[in-house]
Order: sequence, then structure tokens, then C-alpha cells
Amino acid sequence: MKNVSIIGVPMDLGQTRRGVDMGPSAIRYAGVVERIENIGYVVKDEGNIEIAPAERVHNDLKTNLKNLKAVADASERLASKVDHVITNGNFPLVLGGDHSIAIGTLAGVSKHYENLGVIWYDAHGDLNTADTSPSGNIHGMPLAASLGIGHPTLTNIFGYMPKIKPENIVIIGARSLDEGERELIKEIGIKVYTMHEVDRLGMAHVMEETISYLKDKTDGVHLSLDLDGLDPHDAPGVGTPVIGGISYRESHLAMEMLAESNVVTSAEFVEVNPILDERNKTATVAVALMGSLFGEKLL
Ligand code: 6HN
Ligand code: MN
Ligand code: MN
Ligand code: MN
Repeated sequence: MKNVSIIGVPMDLGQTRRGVDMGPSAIRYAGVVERIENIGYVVKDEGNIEIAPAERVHNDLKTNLKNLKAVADASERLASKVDHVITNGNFPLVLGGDHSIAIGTLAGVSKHYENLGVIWYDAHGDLNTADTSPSGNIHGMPLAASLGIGHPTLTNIFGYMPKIKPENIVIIGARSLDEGERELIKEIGIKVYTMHEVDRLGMAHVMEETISYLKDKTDGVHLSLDLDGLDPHDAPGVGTPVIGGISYRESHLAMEMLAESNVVTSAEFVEVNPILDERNKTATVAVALMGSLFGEKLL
């Protein structure tokens, strides 16, 4: 059993709604450290990566990517922190912050694996580039950037690219894909379980397939869980909610099956926005899912 290192990333520069920078605080307040300690792990809270206040960040006029330099700078520092945690033999658990932080997390993680698998649990594909993005928000781009697709400032974080390969990725929960993202998925061949497949096959089947798809060809698996993958009824505190999502129960089952399979080697939970939340419900859900991911049992 590895020790768990928690890294907070109060990032809100990858999108424009305020409040997601408070995500790490809300998740800590919901009891993440105690929850994982009670399972039997030694947990070290490594504190937060420092993020420039949004009011002090100025945009580069040569690109439509919002806050590009500040996001890239934070990604480098996050990558280096994650790299050190893994080098020290610990399991990195990264708390967002908006989903742009996955660029830094994956940059730090992937250095340690030949064939890193990625489970992208999200309503969105996060596969946009400067050319396809409807918003210019970098939180809609981290999966593309990690594949080496998009702005060189984002693809070259931590001095190498790509971080991941299309055949080692599984997206679960997708129900809001932009045109360019759909084209890219088909072009490079990413396995996607949209809500249609979740409904049709059931979460147990989706997770069985996901685990067997990744198990043999990867030497580690990163779970990138965007709380908007869940239905807004269960996780209301997110900046880009999409109705018709994965339920709380289905998500628990997914985490429990990952715990049983023992494949996950790093994880991040992102997009918790306490300003949009109801009595810290979304952070509480996130911590409950982390409990299941780390092997909490009902009996
Ligand atoms: N997220 N596809 C939209 C965009 O602006 O690129 C939404 C992205 C949401 C990103 O939730 O992590
Ligand atoms: Mn190092
Ligand atoms: Mn996302
Ligand atoms: Mn999302």
C-alpha cells in the first residue's frame, strides 16, 4: 500500500467562472485526509501549487487561449511536484481547480511510464485546440494537449511530448462534444463510452471493459475525474454542468471496481466550484468517491 500525497491546485485560469480556485479548500473541508487515513493509508498533504490571482493575469494578444502563460507556468510547477511525489514512491492525488491542471498532472505522471493509461471521466472530451475551441478556455483542451495536439506552449510542458497515446485513453460519461472533438476522436481512435453506452451497457459492464482494455497494454493508469461527469443533480457545484450525467451510485460502483482491479496509479478530481455548490455537496461527493477509489468497504 503506497502512501498518498495530496496536492491542491487552486486553478481558475483555464475558464472564466470564479470560485473553482476554492475547490481544494472545499475538498479538504469535506474531510479528504481523514477519509483516506481511515482506510489505512498514510496521507501527506503537500499543500497547494501557487496560482496567480485571475485579476493580475493579462492576456497575450497573439493567441485566443485565455491566460495561456499563467496556465503553462502553473502546469510546469505542478508537473515537477507530481514528478517528485512519484519519485518518492507515493501515490499523487491532485485536487482541482479547473481541468486545465491535467496538463501539468499528466506531464509529471507520464515521465514515469512507458504506456500510461488514462481514464477521462467527464461530460466533455477536453479535446479542443485553439482552432476548434468555442470558448478559448484551456480547461477544454487538456486531453488534446497531453496527446501533443494544440498550442506548443501547452503540448511541450515539462519539456517533452506527447504525454499519452490515443489507444491508451478511455473517456467515460461524454455527452457534450464539440464538432472538432468528434472529428479528432474518430481520426485518432479514442475509446469513448458516451452516456448512450453507460445507459445501454450499465456502469458495471463499462468498467469491466475499461479495465480489461487498459490492463494489459498499460504500465500505469491515471484517473482524471471531472465532477461534471456526474449528473448536476448529484454534483451541482461545477462550472459547465450538462444534464443527463452519471449518477452518484454509478460513480461509486466505478470507483469500487477500480479499487478492486488495482490498476490506478495516480488520480485527480477537478472542477469542484464551491460558489456554485449547495452546502459543499459536490466536494462531499468527490471525497466519498475518493474513499471508494482507495478501497473503502461498506461491510
Ligand atoms: N471541462 N467544450 C467546451 C469548451 O469550452 O471547450 C467545454 C469544456 C469544459 C471543460 O469541463 O473540463
Ligand atoms: Mn525532479
Ligand atoms: Mn473536463
Ligand atoms: Mn467537463
